[in-house]
Amino acid sequence: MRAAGNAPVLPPGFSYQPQALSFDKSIALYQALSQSLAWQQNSIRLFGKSHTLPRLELFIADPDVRYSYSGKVLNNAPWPPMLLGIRNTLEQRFGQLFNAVLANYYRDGQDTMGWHSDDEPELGAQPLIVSLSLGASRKFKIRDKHSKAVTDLMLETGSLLVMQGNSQRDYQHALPKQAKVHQGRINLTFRSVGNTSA
Ligand SMILES: O=C(O)CCC(=O)C(=O)O
Repeated sequence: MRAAGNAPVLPPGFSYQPQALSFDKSIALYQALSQSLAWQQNSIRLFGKSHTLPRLELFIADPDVRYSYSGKVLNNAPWPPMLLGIRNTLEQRFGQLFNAVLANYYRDGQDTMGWHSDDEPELGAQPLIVSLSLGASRKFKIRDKHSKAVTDLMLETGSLLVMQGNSQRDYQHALPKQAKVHQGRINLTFRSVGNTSA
């Protein structure tokens, strides 16, 4: 089903806001981040075997944040000054402090993110996660955990995808391979991570 403006009707807890950043600003930010961040090629262990992740990553967070992802505690990179204004704007807009960003860099359409939910205990039961897309448009998939129904959405540069409520409890999401995409995309997911280390 499609709503006006050609965006699909999204499941409860998901909302899409195009052009939160103008095209020019979003592409300039994509270029600056792709060149200046110390991107990491991480791997995960699955059934005793190490797998290189098909994307680059960087976990940017306040120094007191501890966050594990796929069973590994992530090292916190400091906030790049160019993200502080956006962080502040999003905090005002959503009425929540964001102490971390998981940044993903998909170098082209071969880089992907598999099906998962952002349901780590550190995020709380009903996390508000705000995801800013920069660079190439990529298809994003949302799958109902029970009915298995899938909704497809195109994430365009400068857009925000907001996930809240039971979006992580009831749904998984993924960014599939798109062989025809030859440009890069960066995704910044602003998160509030509870400090569970104390
Ligand atoms: O690149 C995207 O839009 C997906 C990112 C994502 O699923 C995540 O960071 O949990």
